Parts: sequence; C-alpha cells; structure tokens
Amino acid sequence: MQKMIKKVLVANRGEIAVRIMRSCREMGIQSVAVFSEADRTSMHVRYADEAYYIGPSPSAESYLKMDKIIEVAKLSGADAIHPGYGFLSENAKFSARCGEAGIIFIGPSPFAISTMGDKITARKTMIAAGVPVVPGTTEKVTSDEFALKTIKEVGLPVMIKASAGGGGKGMRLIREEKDILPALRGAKSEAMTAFGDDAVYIEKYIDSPHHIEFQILADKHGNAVHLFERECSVQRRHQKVVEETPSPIMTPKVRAEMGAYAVAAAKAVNYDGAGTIEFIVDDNLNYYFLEMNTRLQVEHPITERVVGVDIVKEQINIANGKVLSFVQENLKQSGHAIECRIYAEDTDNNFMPNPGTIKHIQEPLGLGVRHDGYVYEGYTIPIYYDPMISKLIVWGQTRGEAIARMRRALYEYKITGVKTSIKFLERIMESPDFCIGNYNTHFIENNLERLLADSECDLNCEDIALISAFIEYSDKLDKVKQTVSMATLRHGADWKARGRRSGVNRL
Ligand code: MV4
Repeated sequence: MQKMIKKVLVANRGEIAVRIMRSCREMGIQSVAVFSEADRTSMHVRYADEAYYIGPSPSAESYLKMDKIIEVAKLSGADAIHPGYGFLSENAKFSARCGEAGIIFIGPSPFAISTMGDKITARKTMIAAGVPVVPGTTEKVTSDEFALKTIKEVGLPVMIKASAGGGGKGMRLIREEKDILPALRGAKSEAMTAFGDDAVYIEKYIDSPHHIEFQILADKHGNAVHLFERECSVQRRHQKVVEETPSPIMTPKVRAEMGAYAVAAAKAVNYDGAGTIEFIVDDNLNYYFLEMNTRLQVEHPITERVVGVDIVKEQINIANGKVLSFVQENLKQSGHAIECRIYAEDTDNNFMPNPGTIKHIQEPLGLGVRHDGYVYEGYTIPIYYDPMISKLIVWGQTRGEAIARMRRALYEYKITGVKTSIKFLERIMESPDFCIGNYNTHFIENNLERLLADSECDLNCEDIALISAFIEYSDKLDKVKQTVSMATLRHGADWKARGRRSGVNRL
C-alpha cells in the first residue's frame, strides 16, 4: 500500500486554490499555499495551513516557475501538488518533474497530457479508439496540394487549427476557395509565433454548434466513468460565461452514447484523474470530439451538485492509488445546476477587465446556492491575473427552478468598488432564448444589444447623486446621515422605497 497524501501544495491562486484546500481540509490533509508579490493578501494564503512566497507578480515569475514550486513542495514536506486550472495544470513537463522529484502530481501522466495537448495526435488517437471526430485531416498539413485536396473532400467552409493550440487559439475560418492558401500561410506563421510549432490541421466547419463536454474520472487501475455533460455554449470570445447541466438539448440516448465515447477517449490515453472531453454538437445532435482538457475545470461545481460527487476529493483519492468507489450504474443526474462566472469587468466597455479594490461585497446565500470565490471587503483584485471574482452555482429540481434561483441569487449579489458582470448575467437569465433553452455558441453575439441595453430606471439625477454619495461615504457615517437628511428634505421621505423599487441598490 502506497503512503497516503498528508500534505498538498496547491500551485494556484484565487477561487480554485481555496476550492482545492477546502476538500483537503475535509479529508484531513494539510494545505500549502504558494503566492506571488501581488497575492500577499490573497484568500488562498490565509486559508492554507502554510504559505510560501515564490516570486514577483507576473505569473511567468511565480506560478509558472516549476523549480521554485517543486523546491517549496520539498521544503514544506508536501507529498503532492495540485495544479488547479491554467498555469502548470496541462504542462506535461511539470507532471514529469513532480514524478522525478518524488512528489505526486494530482493529475494525469505526462503521456496523457502531451498526447491530448497535441491536437493532431489527439485526433489520431481518437480515430483509432473509434471516437467520432470532425471530418478533416488526420495528419499535419504539409503542402498546399494536400490542403486543397482535403478541402475538396470535406467541402467548404473549413477551419484551420493549430495543433499546439486549443481553446480557440490559432483558429481560422475559411468560407471561400480564394481564401484557402492565404489563410493556410497566415495560420502557420501565427502558430509558429504563438506556440513555436507551425503544425496545423483542417476540419469541416460546423455551423452554429453547441459546446457540450463530458466530465470523466479514471483511476490507476483501468476503471473510468463519466459524470455526464455540461452545456457550455454561452461563451464570449472562447471565454465561458454560463454553464449548465443537464444540457437542454440532450436526449438520454445521445447522452449514453457520448458518455461511452468520453470513457473510451480517456481509456485510449491510459488516463487517470479528472478530465473533460469536449464535443462540438450540431442542431441535429450530430456530435464530434473536439479536444480533451486534462485538468480540473472552472465549471466542475455544476457536475458536483447534480451528480453528488466531490471531484477534487476524487482526484486526491485517485492520486493515492485508490480504486474508484463507484461504477457508471451508480451515477445519476439529479435536478439541474447552473453556474455564472462573475468577472470584474466593464461589460459596457467591451468587457474590459476592471480590477480594483472591493469596497463592499454581499454574497448570495440561501437554499440551493453555492458561491466559490476568494475576494473580501478591502481586497484589491490584482491586474496580473484573470479578473474572475467568483462563481455562482445554483441547483433546482427543474431547469426552471434553477433559473429562478439564479435570478434571485444575482439579485442578492452586491459588489461595489469594481464593475462586475452581474447585470449582464441577470439579462442572460431573463433572455427568452436562454429561458427556453434555445441557444448555441452564437447566443451572446446574437443577443448582445439586448444583453447590454440600459435597464429602464426611474431615478432622477439627484437620486443617483444621493446613492453615489451613500456608496462613496459608506465608511463615514456622519456624512451619510447628513447627505440622507438633505435628500429627504428635497425628495420627501419615500426616497428609500422608491430606490428599492427601481433596483437602485445595485448602482
Ligand atoms: C470549431 C467550430 C466549428 N467547426 N471547429 C472554438 C474553441 C475550440 N475548442 C474549438 N472551437 C470551435 N471549433 C469546427 N470544426 C467552432 C468553434 C467555436 C466554438 C466552440 C466551442 C465553444 C464556442 C465556440 C465559439 C466559436 C467557435
């Protein structure tokens, strides 16, 4: 029997670092935080049992420093490293380096990471495993003739994708014959610049698709299960905004088929740990493997809620060499879960990141609500990292109940000091197409005007000035009282009620 993990170094920050440490705490495992200059006051540092400084704020000088992180793991006596998502999570070299240092990498083998990380190799491996892939090339595109021949076979439009890319990086859409060769040249040079690898491949373009992914868990003994799907089509520029499970378009038959393919995909690379198989799905429920994410994903909590499994705990059990404690037949979807990603961004200004200091935060609570975050009052969101503040996850017995609960939770959610995407998310939850489940990956661009529209507001300028003053001086009670009494004289005593009716609290 292998020695059990007693201390985990979390090589990440923000909400996911806290999320991972929470499962560690429940399992009686000590947690070690690492932090950059900008993260001295971050929540993950406070939550951890121990914390170590690893370098300057830019992630290239801290969270991406393999040597430093492994050194801290040894120094602190951590027997395992959890990489979270992003940073080193899908770095085959890091997985290997941990192994060489005698530290358990809580994630898949270097082989599984590199096979799935190279998209051409992944496609080949999936074809060999009988998993449906998008029609296109199985080898890298080595000549113009080969590209033209392939495109003739599959028909326009097509996409050119970088083998070293993924997640939408280095993609080009070709609709017309005259664009083929320039696009090919452009894609290759772009891939070379971005990834140091100019290998590209061609896929038939699937118009207006759904992005549906399957969560899988696999142990080191050849057992693998899927935890059903997540519908991730509500996205903007390859950034997911809302995720839900089950998918509104899924049928039991297609779900069972895709789930079985997801398990086959994992087994084809001897996968162990938690992973996600992304499929692209058209309106007729034709589905194709797109890529595999060999990490814990941002949106994992909706699966946890509907399937009733702590995915981080399973990752740790798997890393400990345990046999999965359930088989496919034990797993059921129960009810409906939705996640909204809350960003510090200015949705009215091209979604520009809006980091800054949190002046006030009131997090939603109550039945069926989970809030995975890391910020607190007075905390300054650094400019160096992703501006995601938190994830709001709700559960309902039905999709309708889940949407109503998400609206209620977003209504309760109040953050001042930074601009957030809360209002934008409320509009998504009120959109007729979202509410009836009629959406695909073009949902946000197709509805952008409505999603950004100014809400009707019956406040006059003085009301707005008053509320602004209230927020501005909320730490100076005397001044607030003075401002309020002046406003009451001007507007009569009903300003508060009028303000509440018009939703002024969220100004
Ligand atoms: C596609 C596609 C249409 N046809 N591939 C974008 C992210 C990356 N994982 C793959 N992506 C796409 N690949 C073919 N052959 C459309 C997309 C795509 C997309 C996919 C999932 C979620 C959102 C998307 C938004 C635009 C394009």
